[in-house]
Amino acid sequence: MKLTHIIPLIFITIFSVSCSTDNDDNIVNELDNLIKVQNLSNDKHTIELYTTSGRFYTGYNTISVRIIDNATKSYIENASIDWVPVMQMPTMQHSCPKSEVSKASDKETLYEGYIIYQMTNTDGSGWSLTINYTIDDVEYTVTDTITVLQNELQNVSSFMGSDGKRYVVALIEPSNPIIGINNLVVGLYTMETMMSFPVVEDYTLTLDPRMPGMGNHSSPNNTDLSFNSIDNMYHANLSLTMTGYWILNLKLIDSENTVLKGEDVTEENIQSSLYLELEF
Ligand SMILES: [Cu+2]
Repeated sequence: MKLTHIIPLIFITIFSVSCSTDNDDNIVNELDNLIKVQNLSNDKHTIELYTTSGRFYTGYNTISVRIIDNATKSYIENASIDWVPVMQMPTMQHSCPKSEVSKASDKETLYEGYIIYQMTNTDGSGWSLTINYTIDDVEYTVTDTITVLQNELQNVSSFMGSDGKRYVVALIEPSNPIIGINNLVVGLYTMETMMSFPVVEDYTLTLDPRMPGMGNHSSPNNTDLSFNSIDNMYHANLSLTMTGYWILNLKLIDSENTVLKGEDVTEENIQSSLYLELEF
């Protein structure tokens, strides 16, 4: 057995032994595939934030949350939680699209939701996260700075539409693209105020995936993105005929058929001004 295999084993062994005396063994298992990003603490509670990567990146982040009582070290299972991500810019501050935070299905201690950071500073700075939560009718709050790293590929786009409104478009699925037809899921939000980014319903996003490295070829059997009122997101069939780097060219069209952003891909215009990137 290689040393690199033995070291993790030793850690797992030590960890299991040290945990075997408390009753949280099954709760530790709730963290399957999750890595802690950081803790937010006040004098009563510690809020643990988890993602699958252990980081926050620009774009769509599924985030899991646990609350620990600092005094009893037990997990709070009956909290109601709200979160407010804020980016401090030189002259103003703004938030970003986000979901509500709800109890994760079939989990005792985990709450979850998503936040779509539409931008960050090059060093990952700029964002803070406030968690407001209520336990047994008592309100608490905690705020701290967080680090949001720039995602390598453009998985989110923030722009002004021809209607003068600001929009955010974010890639949500496929997180693991395949050769063939992928279920493409995209979030569309409008910047109503600096702090409010409601879902935009019943618009359309046309889809034209291209491989710029290979003569800008497209693929067959794609469909345009349409709104799904069950998950409040936009869905389409995304056809990827080979692995590599793809640009998903989009056009945002409102319910009156007005193009708000983006252009057709032609011989002269190789890329829409509204696009998302994907590589696999
Ligand atoms: Cu900003």
